[in-house]
Amino acid sequence: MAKYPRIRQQNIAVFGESGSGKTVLVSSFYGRTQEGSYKNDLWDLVADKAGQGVRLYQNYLGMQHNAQAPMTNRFTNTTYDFSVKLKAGEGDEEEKRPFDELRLTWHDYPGEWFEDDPSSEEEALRRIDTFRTLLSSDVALLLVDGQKLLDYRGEEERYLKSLFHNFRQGLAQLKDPLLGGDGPLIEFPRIWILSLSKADLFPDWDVNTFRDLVILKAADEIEQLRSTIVDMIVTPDALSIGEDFMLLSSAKFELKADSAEPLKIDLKQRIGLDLVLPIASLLPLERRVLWEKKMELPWKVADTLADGADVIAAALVGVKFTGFEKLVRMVTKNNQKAEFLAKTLPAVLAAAITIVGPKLKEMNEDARAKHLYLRAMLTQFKIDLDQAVTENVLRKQK
Ligand SMILES: Nc1nc2c(ncn2[C@@H]2O[C@H](COP(=O)(O)OP(=O)(O)OP(=O)(O)O)[C@@H](O)[C@H]2O)c(=O)[nH]1
Ligand SMILES: [Mg+2]
Repeated sequence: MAKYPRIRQQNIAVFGESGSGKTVLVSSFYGRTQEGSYKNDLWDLVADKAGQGVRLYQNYLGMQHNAQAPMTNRFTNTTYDFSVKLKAGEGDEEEKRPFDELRLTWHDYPGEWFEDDPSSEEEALRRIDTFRTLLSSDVALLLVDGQKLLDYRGEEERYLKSLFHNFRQGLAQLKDPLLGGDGPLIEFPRIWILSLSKADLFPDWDVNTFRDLVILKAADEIEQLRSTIVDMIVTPDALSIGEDFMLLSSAKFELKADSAEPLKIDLKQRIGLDLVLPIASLLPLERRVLWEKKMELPWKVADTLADGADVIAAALVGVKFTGFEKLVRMVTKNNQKAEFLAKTLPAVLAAAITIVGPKLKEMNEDARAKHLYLRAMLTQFKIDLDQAVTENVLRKQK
């Protein structure tokens, strides 16, 4: 008998300088789902470490009730583990579905790492070790601090250039220790989304306004960052940086007159946060299909890029998984047949991501009506992604 629950692991890495909004982001992401009034008929979000969950919810309540933002946690990195637990299905739904839980590991990297040199040998080693844990993330969000853009209004290039430059320097320093003489890495975040944090400060902006500003003011620095990463990975064509953009706001902050202190923090008004789960679970799959159309993607790269894409695609389109899984397992175990799979799988994945519009909606409604929670969740994720693109909150590589 299969073990329950069956878990799919997703990782997301969030990079941002001190004060760019990382802790508020994760507190808002999680806190909202813990409110008594929060309703989700498909899944529950659970913090795997109870203490972590309590702290995040406390941050959330402090903002909501006392307009108090959380304390800064400079110089430390944190890894948050969340589980998205699907509601129990009816009949044999649970047996048939390919997985029951989506686990999201959220890596939070402080910007100091890219601003200051490590203070000791030990600190340097710790940075490398920690960075290594990020390598399994397919997607990284690189935060551009909206408040800083305001502070440097008219000369945003001063902030943007130094942000990307420092980040590149930091990565370059990690190159040798990370590669360790084994040559370029197969597994590395290959989708870098430039994300405007505190987007509530720019009520008139959409994602294109943000993108245009970044490209106008810092295209060269982004290109240099890209070439630094290119030197670290195999199949460097499979890399998106400076091509995906999004807006993020954890809450609407209203400040006291002539002060940086919040008067009111409205956590109901958020931008982009509900895209974190859809991005972590579906974007790598989509990107893999896009790249497979454009280039010969080596199997080992494709496989690490959207690890578990097969399972997600099957769940999305509702392929009877038992047979499909057997096929995939059989073929992957048996190396000479890997080629066959490399040819077949992209077609299944492509089929999964090309469902859009009314058809997608219909599938979602149908899955909800039949209490097929996994399928309902994944089709909902896809609806959310598509909608964010239409509403200009997210811009994806074309
Ligand atoms: N307007 C606005 N301000 C925000 C938002 N998120 C955070 N802030 C402000 O930015 C400050 C810093 O946010 P944090 O989340 O603590 O920043 P951090 O990235 O965790 O910083 P370190 O812990 O020092 O690395 C907060 O105290 C808020 O004043 C947002 O969505 N909108
Ligand atoms: Mg913090």
